[in-house]
Amino acid sequence: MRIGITCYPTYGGSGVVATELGIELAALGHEVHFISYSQPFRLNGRDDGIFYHEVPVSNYPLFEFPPYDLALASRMAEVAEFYALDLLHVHYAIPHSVSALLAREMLASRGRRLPFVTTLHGTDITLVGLDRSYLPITRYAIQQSDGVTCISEYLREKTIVDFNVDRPIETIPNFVNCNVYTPLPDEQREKACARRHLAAPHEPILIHLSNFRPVKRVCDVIQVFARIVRQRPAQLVLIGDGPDRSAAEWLAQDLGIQAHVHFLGKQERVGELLALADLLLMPSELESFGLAALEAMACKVPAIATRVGGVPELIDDGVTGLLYPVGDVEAMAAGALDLLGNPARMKAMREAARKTAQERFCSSFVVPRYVRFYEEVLNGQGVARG
Ligand code: GMT
Repeated sequence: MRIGITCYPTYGGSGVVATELGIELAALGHEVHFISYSQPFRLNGRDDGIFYHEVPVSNYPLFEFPPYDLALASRMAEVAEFYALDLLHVHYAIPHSVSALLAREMLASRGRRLPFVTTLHGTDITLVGLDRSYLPITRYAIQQSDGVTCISEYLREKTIVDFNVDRPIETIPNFVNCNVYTPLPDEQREKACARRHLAAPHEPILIHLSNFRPVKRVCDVIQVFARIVRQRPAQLVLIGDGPDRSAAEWLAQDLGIQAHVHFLGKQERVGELLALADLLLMPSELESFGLAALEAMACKVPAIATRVGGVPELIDDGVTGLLYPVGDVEAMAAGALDLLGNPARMKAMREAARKTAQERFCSSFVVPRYVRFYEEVLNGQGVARG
């Protein structure tokens, strides 16, 4: 198949899923064309079968807001025509599904078929999509998509209720490549930590990975860690960047724990860093899935997380991680301390986390579900437009 993929190329879960999907599809022999305003950050241009098409957005004095969605629609239609695409797969509904709809109609007017699949990721439904200025058009584009998927049952139900959508939506969960995201043997872990000046031997590492948006509650990460490090030696590694980074840096200073806290910023090979950790901290206000937790679990790193959105579909509380109410930093710290002080329980949870990633969320069987879904869409099945 020749598949066009559009996503937000910046740091964020939907862009990561779209990029990893493109890489996996290309590895299966499909031709993948990314269409976006800049190259997705996990694409390094090395993979065979992957092409990138930049969307140029011209600005004119008349435009207070350059219309990216229109430039994207034009580019989608051009790329589809020049490279004989079979279908488009857009990640994050706003505005990508609207642009895909326009591209489909442009080509249809010339007798060329270009179906599109929309994958809903989270805030496109739970936050931005509920804004009255976007809701009607987002709902329309979802209804008009040739196929719709979402990344958890939670998000599927939310879309049906909040958007009053009455068409089929297939849940295809986020996935992880368990050969790339893989644990490190203990002695290699210690050497790798020493190379990065991260921790003294046997000192546990807690890790956080996000785009540092308010929904991630990064200051709760610092608060939880402060309570841990007052009780025992430990290090905190934070990967990513975004609006709340400086607040978190100030908080670490104010609490006097900055020597134990390492802000690494945006990193390319996050799997290698996750594998150094003992626990992931994910105290989010909301997660429709929680991809960072899955990537950590594949590296045998269980999460201390919040019981929100789709997280309980991924983490079995007490078995593959621990779940708490949003904002309960005391309980999260107590749970982490308890686990760190109980090597047998910790070992069992690490094994269970990896097993879940391998048995339920491995790319080797989740990605073929997307391929089957594309085939159904191309055969005109599962298409129920409102
Ligand atoms: O929250 C983010 O990291 C950004 C956001 C996005 O769309 O880029 O992530 C959403 O999609 C991820 C991939 O499907 C999910 O794992 C995240 O849970 C989801 N974020 C929220 O629902 C807040």
